[in-house]
Amino acid sequence: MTQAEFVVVANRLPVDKAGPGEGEDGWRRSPGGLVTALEPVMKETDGAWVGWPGQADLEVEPFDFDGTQLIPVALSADEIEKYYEGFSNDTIWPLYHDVIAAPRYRRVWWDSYVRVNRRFAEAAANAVKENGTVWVQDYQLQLVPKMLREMRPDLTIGYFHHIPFPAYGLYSQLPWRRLVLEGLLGADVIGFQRVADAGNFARAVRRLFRYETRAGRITVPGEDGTAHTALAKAFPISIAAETYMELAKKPEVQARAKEIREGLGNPKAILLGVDRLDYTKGIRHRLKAFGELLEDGRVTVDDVTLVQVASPSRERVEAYVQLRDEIELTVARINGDHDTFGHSAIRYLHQGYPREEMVALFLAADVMLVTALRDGMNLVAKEYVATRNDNRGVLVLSEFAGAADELGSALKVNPHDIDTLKDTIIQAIEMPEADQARRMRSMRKRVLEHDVKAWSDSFLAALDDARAAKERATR
Ligand code: GDG
Repeated sequence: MTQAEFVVVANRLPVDKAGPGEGEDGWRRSPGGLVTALEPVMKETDGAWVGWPGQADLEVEPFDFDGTQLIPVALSADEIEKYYEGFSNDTIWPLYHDVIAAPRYRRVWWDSYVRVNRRFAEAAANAVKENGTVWVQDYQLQLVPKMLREMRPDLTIGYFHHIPFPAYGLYSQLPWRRLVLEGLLGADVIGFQRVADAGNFARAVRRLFRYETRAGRITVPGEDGTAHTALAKAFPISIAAETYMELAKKPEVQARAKEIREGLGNPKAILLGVDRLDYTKGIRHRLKAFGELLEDGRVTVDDVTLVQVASPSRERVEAYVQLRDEIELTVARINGDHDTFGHSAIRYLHQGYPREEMVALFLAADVMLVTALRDGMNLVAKEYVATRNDNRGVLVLSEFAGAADELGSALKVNPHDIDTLKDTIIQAIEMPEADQARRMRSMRKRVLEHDVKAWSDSFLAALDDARAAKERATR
């Protein structure tokens, strides 16, 4: 195995094992945003990607895929249960999303998290050249930066946190709160979605360690009397805006959007929600508001349909099983009360779709509902905006999604405030086209200028600065 200049470490590899008949070499590129984001960087530099191949006990040798070296890290079924479903998705995920669901603190999960983080760190340390760069991704791997720094002090290390970082009052619940912060502080650059997340992180560091922090720069003492500077700063992630824009221009996608509208009985307004089925996304609040609007007679099923795509997610974690039951009961009740033979109140789809179909849905929707109770960024909001080349459509956006910091012209809502949410949905349905266009133009400008390439460029530039500062200091 040749060592690479630039290594990405993420929970998942950017590929999925292909089913029979798919993909020539048994793997196909997975559709995720991070994969698209890093594709250009991986191609430009001689890059490697360390990650789990997605199936239990799958031992695979490193292999080349599309010019990138992929380095699989195997996980046993027990580790998937404890490190991934347990500590990552049933401890950290709910804690960092403001305890919308109760986090479970289990010591055997933590032990597994430490072990698996060490395995990822070792794989990265073996993969990267002298003085190279490693970019660690997300909350499953918070301990990797420190582990890597100890194994390889020559490296420049970045970490990007895709989800929120909570206020100290919540963070302090974590039994391993010091160890997790130490893990993150091993990085030279620690990126967050919002300015508020970086602020929460810096405050937690001050409370627990009393390190000096100035304008996001934290002086972290090492064990040998030396110190390094870690920069904690917001780098809001984005989407491949051009790609979405181009997909939306395709005649077949536009024809499909028309077909979808017809299939729903050509209502006056289509409302759309697209989320992984997750308790952070505020799907219940959205359904509650829409159900009450029907109940109050402010909308009727002849005029307005809500399409809710809830893509299957984390189906072995108990909180998700329960959430699905609640949502499906609510949908069935609302539909039972209001459907006619010609029109349905809610078209609920517990399925994943190809990207073209998602874009067609965005084009078919008059109102996009993003009502997350807490969300790092929410890419769906940006995708909707990017596809609306016609400057039509209204985005209703929760102030608790990171995207709210950038998309100032959306109709902002507090999803907990059901009455205001209802009024905002009506306002969106009734918004004059000129007003829609004015708002959409300004949001599109932001998303097209600040696309995912701009995001990765700015993060990598910060890493370059960190490397240059280190070189100056050791000269
Ligand atoms: C985490 C953070 C942050 C969804 N269903 C289908 C489908 N999707 C796509 C969407 C979007 C992506 O999945 C979801 O991204 P989000 O940002 O909305 O949410 P999370 O999955 O929770 O992502 C989040 C993100 O990381 C990036 O940093 O923004 O805050 O929680 O791209 O379009 N795509 C297809 N079919 C589906 O059925 N093709």
